[in-house]
Amino acid sequence: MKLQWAGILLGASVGGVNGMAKYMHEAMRGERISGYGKSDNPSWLPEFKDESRPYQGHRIPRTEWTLTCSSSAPGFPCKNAIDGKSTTAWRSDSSDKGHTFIVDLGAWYQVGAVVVLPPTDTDTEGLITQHKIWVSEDHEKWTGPVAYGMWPSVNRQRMSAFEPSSTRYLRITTDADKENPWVGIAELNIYGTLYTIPRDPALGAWGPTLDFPIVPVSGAQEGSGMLALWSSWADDQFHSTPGGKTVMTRWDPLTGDVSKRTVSETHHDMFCPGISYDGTGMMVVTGGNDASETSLYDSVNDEWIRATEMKLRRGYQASTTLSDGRVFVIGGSWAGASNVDKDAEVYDPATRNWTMLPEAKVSAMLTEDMEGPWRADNHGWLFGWKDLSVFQAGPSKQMNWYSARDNGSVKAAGYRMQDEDSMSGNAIMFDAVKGKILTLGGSPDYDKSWATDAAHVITIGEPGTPPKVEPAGRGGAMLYDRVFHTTVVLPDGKVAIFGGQKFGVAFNEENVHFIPEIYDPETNTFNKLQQNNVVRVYHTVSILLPDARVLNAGGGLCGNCTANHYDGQIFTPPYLLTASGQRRPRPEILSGLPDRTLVGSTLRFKTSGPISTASLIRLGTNTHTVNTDQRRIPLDVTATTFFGNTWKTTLPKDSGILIPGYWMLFVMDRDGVPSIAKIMMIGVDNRKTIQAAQDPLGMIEEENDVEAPIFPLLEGKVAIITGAAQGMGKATASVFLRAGAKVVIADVKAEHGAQVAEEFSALGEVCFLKTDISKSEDVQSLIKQTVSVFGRLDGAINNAAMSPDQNLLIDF
Ligand SMILES: [Cu+2]
Repeated sequence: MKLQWAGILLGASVGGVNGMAKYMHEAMRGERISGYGKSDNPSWLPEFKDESRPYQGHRIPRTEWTLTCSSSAPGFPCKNAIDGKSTTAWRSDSSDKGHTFIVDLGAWYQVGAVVVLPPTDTDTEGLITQHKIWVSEDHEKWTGPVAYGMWPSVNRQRMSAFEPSSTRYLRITTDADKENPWVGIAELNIYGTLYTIPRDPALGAWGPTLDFPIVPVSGAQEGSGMLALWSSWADDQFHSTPGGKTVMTRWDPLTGDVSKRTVSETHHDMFCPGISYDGTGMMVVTGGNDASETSLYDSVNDEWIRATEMKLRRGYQASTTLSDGRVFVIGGSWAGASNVDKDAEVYDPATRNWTMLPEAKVSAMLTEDMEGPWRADNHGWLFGWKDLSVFQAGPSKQMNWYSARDNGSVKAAGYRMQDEDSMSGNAIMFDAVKGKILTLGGSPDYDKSWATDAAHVITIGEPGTPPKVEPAGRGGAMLYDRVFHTTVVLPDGKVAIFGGQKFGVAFNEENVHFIPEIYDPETNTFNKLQQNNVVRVYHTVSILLPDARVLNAGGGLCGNCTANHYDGQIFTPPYLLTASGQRRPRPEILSGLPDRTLVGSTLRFKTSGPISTASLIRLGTNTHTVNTDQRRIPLDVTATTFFGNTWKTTLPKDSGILIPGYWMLFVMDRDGVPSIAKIMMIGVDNRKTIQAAQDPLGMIEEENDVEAPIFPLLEGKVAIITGAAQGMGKATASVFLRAGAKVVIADVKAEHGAQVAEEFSALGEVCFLKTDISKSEDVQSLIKQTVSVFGRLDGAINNAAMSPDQNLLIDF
């Protein structure tokens, strides 16, 4: 009881005296909920037999509620939604404007969930699918949506769970829907909590909740800027698969739109797959429930393509992309027989075919799982590295170097100090330039096994050489023992860790962690982040979004069970928030970054203000604690000479560090606030890649036409281009800059010339010199100044429109 009051008082301190009064009020209400006051006694109560119930939620009694609905069909009034009978319902009229349903709870509660039973006497008519939930203390200022998205289009109870906040009014809005011009509610219940979670923006913030029509067990940030998430053949289960299809949802962060589709064109139940972006930007999804299939996803064109089957049938394998853009896959005895060694094979995007690597033996990386071979080769911690190598950092206590050269090979790489087998732990390359990998938690056995808090930093160097292993954090430990947790590297190099449990049991929701933690490599410490209120354990995913927030989603997929989570929550890391919880102003990448570029390129770009650093993070693909795509490359940026806020950075030349595929480039200001990322396809050569991504969040101004990159032929050269204030001269200057040259724009038109130089400053080093090239002293001065500014002169293009009055051009 004491603890509970401490929580309430902490919460109160955030809201000040006024807040305090409210929270005390709620606390008393809370007592009333516990049975001291009157409450309704409905003949129907919500059942949580196929979804997770609101965590420690109390059904708020409905006797003092007042309802307002935007319309009611005759005979179906609002009040039917809370009359305790599932056989009567509120029904709206048919409207193409959408519908609104508002509940006045009559008092303040800490509200954290709403549960809706659709009309039971109709099939799919009247179902609320697209929805938004808003909350308010006073009916004036509405917060939200605290949850939004799409509920499944099947006739059963639906729920939105969100972070508890002080609420008296709750509003559900639905968009107009051609298929369901009217909506209905047979029973509506709202859940409160008897505790508050203190808000501290210095620890980050949770919300909103995204409601999905499926349980998201796998997911990927797309090159298109959207997010793809999927479950299995059904939205709530993977067993008894008929095979051949997968249900998916897609979230568009720009519009907030959540959509659903069934992918059957690749004949593949993509539950428990390996996922990797290949070197052309294609998402390669392998095996799982349909254990030999390969599906390709071109997210930019939203196209699923069937590829050749793998040589071996696999489920729970891991895959990783190699330095040449091919995909290496190993393990996966969960599906397709466990009496066969699931040695490595490699997928080539050029041929869309698989080749076995018979000497890249899986036997080197087996754990000693108590359940035997079908668990022992699951969920490898794989890192594609230099020269077609793969470093396998776990989960087996033995680490290994694999190679995809010739028939493949494997070589032992030592141990993570005293670490045990760490199944369903996490490993993440947070600094690829230095070869640094953080490993976190896991458990010796896949199921019914105690988690560890063990944390290590592994530094890898040349392939085949022994890595350095050091303890991470105080005593080499996280703050909590975790298994089935998920991990995301942030643009600033810190690593955020979400959820998981202390004793790992699939589809069990006990011993869970609500407090995420963050690893800071600078200080080598783990610190707490803001607590949430939704259980995220087995079958959850976390993905870094291009806006530098994180989606933490899913859990369950166990059919009629109480561990299904049809949702995800967005976590805003502390770097985006002020002390009072407002959004900090963030730097913007204005122009200059191409949609496509090559490993080793020099990039020049313009930002809205000063920046201190930049980083690349590869688009993440995550399922079952595995995200081999995610890795971070810190970038050095230098200011270019003449104009403010234009920058230059050079990408690593080694495609074992900068694995080809989709990357997000973030810039950070002096306070460490990250920009929205520019998504770029970074290739190893000019081989065909997927069409360039669009700016995912529409925040980046397309100032320069973005074309295929020009190979830096003129790197280091200095050129004068005359008459470059417009037309052909201007175009020539642009080409020279993009080819790496430093350019002097010479023109008699001072204003135009200066404008062009400013406009092109994002492309490279450029300056304007006013010159009348019909005067020889001007030309001499132009050359002198060029050499004094750039130190050399390699060439000049005389493009100036010389149409002298008296002489024919030939006379010059
Ligand atoms: Cu699973």
